[in-house]
Amino acid sequence: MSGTRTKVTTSHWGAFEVDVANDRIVATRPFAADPHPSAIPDILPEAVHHHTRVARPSIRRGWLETRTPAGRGSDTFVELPWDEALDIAAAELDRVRKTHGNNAIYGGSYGWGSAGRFHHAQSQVHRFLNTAGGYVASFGSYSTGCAQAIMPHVIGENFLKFLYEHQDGWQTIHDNTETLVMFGGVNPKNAQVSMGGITEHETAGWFDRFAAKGMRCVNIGPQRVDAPDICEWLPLRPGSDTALMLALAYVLEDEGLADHAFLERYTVGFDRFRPYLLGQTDGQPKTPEWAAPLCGAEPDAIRELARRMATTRTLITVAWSLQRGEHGEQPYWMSAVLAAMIGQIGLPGGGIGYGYGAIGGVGKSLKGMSGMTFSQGQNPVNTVIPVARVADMLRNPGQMYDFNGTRAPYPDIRLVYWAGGNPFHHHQDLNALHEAWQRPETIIVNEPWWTATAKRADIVFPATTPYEREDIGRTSMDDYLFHMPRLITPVGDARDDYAIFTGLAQRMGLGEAFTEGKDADAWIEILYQEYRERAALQGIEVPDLDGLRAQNWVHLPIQKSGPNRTFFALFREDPDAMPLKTPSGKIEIFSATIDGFGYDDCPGHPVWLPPTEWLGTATAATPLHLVSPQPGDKLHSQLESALADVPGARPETLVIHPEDAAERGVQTGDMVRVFNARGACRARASVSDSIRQGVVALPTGAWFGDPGENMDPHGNPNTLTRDLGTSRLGQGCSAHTTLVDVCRLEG
Ligand SMILES: Nc1nc2c(c(=O)[nH]1)N[C@H]1C(S)=C(S)[C@@H](COP(=O)(O)OP(=O)(O)OC[C@H]3O[C@@H](n4cnc5c(=O)[nH]c(N)nc54)[C@H](O)[C@@H]3O)O[C@H]1N2
Ligand SMILES: Nc1nc2c(c(=O)[nH]1)N[C@H]1C(S)=C(S)[C@@H](COP(=O)(O)OP(=O)(O)OC[C@H]3O[C@@H](n4cnc5c(=O)[nH]c(N)nc54)[C@H](O)[C@@H]3O)O[C@H]1N2
Ligand SMILES: [Mo]
Repeated sequence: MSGTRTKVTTSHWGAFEVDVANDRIVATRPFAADPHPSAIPDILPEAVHHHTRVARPSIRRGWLETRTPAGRGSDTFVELPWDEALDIAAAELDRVRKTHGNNAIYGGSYGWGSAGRFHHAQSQVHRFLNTAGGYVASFGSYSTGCAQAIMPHVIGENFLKFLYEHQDGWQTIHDNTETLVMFGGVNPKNAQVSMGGITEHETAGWFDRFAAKGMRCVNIGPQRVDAPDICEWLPLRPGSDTALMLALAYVLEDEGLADHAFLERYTVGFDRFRPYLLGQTDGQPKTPEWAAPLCGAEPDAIRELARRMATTRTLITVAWSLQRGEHGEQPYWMSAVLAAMIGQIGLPGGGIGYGYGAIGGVGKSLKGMSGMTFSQGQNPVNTVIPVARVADMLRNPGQMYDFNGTRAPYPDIRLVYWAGGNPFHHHQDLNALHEAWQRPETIIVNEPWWTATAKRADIVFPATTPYEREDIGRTSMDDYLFHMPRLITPVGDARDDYAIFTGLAQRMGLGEAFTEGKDADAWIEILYQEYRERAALQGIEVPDLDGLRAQNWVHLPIQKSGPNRTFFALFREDPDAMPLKTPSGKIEIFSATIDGFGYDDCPGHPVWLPPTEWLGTATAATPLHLVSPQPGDKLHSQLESALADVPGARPETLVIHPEDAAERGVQTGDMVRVFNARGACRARASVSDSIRQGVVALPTGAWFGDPGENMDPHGNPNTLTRDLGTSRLGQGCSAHTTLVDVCRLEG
């Protein structure tokens, strides 16, 4: 096409080429160096120019007229010029902070937003609110909130640091591992995505190499498709992994296969755990026969796997999904105990690893090299809630809650500011969130699209997408650096989050504090220059900004060669010289700290605690267990605007086992209603024996429908999920702890 311009940009799903003609994105193509490019950007031209883009600043009519929450979510919106809308929002922010204090403003603003170092929506909103006196913040993520709380007690390391910096890389696994035991699988579809982008998608390729080498790979979980085809599948009931892990541990101990020398030297508390394992404390030995009816695996299969794990180089991996369920602390803790009993922690290709495949950066072996960050400043307010407790907080101001050994009251929130996230996609039990969301006086959202969250706001500011602004793409989990060019002029009247917050800050008398006298161009220049200097100190030369603009991208020489030297390897060599940062300096099988909290839902060593909703408590009204994995065709709810237009694509697809389908007269392609007491949604059935009988799977990401609909038309699983903390320790989200029923819809 004449007049077409082609540039490379990057995203959370990787780099891709973009064709632009007449100020429109017209096509995308894979980035040449990517061995397994993601198909996600295919829909970009339609999504970026979609009619659901927020065109102009919009204020809900009822709020404009009465300043009350009444009608939130169902009202119409009034479009206003930028100046007027910013005046109104700035006055309201000022009113709330002066009347109620900054402890009445919730700015946790969880969400993935877009890649790009400067225009990172969450950093922008945090910097703005910090400048304005602070905000109630959130701890952790929906991804790994529970793990982030429990794992430092067990291994003495920040969970995310452990994950990205200390786990074996794929090459080490390839060269050493003989048995790969994957709880929750390792799904290359999920590894297509990484915070800030992964350029060379290599996970699927590694599994081809594992197969060629004859590595035994075992996928343990409810779905065969959670791991590549070359893997064996041990179908498991969701929520029952801890029972299976305990039975594996029992076999090791019972058959003399446990490595007591390792336990003695590198762990504490096996003496407290062993009586529980053998049933001396509760009368129930955790035998394979005990676990079989709980988890659905055969006793003989459990024994065979335990023996194999003890006698070959075995790496246990655990998907993040396992801690996104009630008592999610237990499989995480127990998997570390199981690995300790095998005694291979610290050996190459052995031990334990979390989240391989969950996102593309895990297993990538790179020399640490930081990205660039725009300073968020200091938050003068020190109230922080566990991120997934947002609805509880809105609903119950003043109520005390427990979290990881602390006890605090929920703040009384009057104003919510969200930028770069979609809580009416990501939070559990959305009908209940909708109720809780009616309590604050004002809700402000920056968003490119009319998502369910934007529709439930009082003030909506139209934000640009990364294709409408210049930025730098760089993350420590990738070995590429990108210039992200401004490809098109902003759609409608959209502005960058930075421009929106600058406009608000100026009106509140905080313009200089927020901007430090710099516009976006000046900040990008400075941040990039700082990055360039840090890179030079590590002996890595990158071009200056003009050079990077011309070059578009740089492949950085930071791939590690040779075996990884993880911190467990050093600990193994000399645990006295290189102790862990736990109270004992060792792996804590029993934690006196956790025991001291006195939580019955997370006692001093790992235990089997059945979830309140799982196949063990299934009833005639809710006989099926719902799991809600990440969608393969997109990132969460992003680009959904245009995906929903693809004929036959919505409602979302519900995977159901042939026996469960037959019982309900359901066939592939049929419209079904998925329901429980919390809500109902429509879905399209896909009958498959790749899922365990009794379990159904509906991916996240469909846009949640409008209030008043008694059935979400698009198929968002969070109409059904339970909003419950994992335990008083982790308070993570429990999305996978959900029972439902399914029926066929006529017509
Ligand atoms: N049932 C169930 N629920 C789950 C999960 C599950 O497994 N099961 N998983 C959970 C997990 S792990 C996660 S991470 C969450 C994901 O939940 P979210 O992170 O909330 O999902 P996204 O759709 O990525 O939301 C990002 C939003 O930011 C907007 N956006 C993009 N770029 C910009 C920008 O530059 N500026 C502004 N202002 N906005 C922008 C997008 O349009 C989108 O609406 O979902 C959670 N929910
Ligand atoms: N394409 C794409 N990739 C993504 C994302 C996306 O939106 N799109 N999101 C990214 C984000 S934010 C995150 S946090 C990661 C999440 O990464 P993960 O948490 O690892 O992945 P999920 O897809 O949530 O769940 C993986 C599988 O776990 C299984 N499962 C559920 N419950 C249980 C259980 O109790 N036991 C066992 N053994 N298995 C269970 C389900 O069958 C499910 O398919 O994915 C990332 N990758
Ligand atoms: Mo996540």
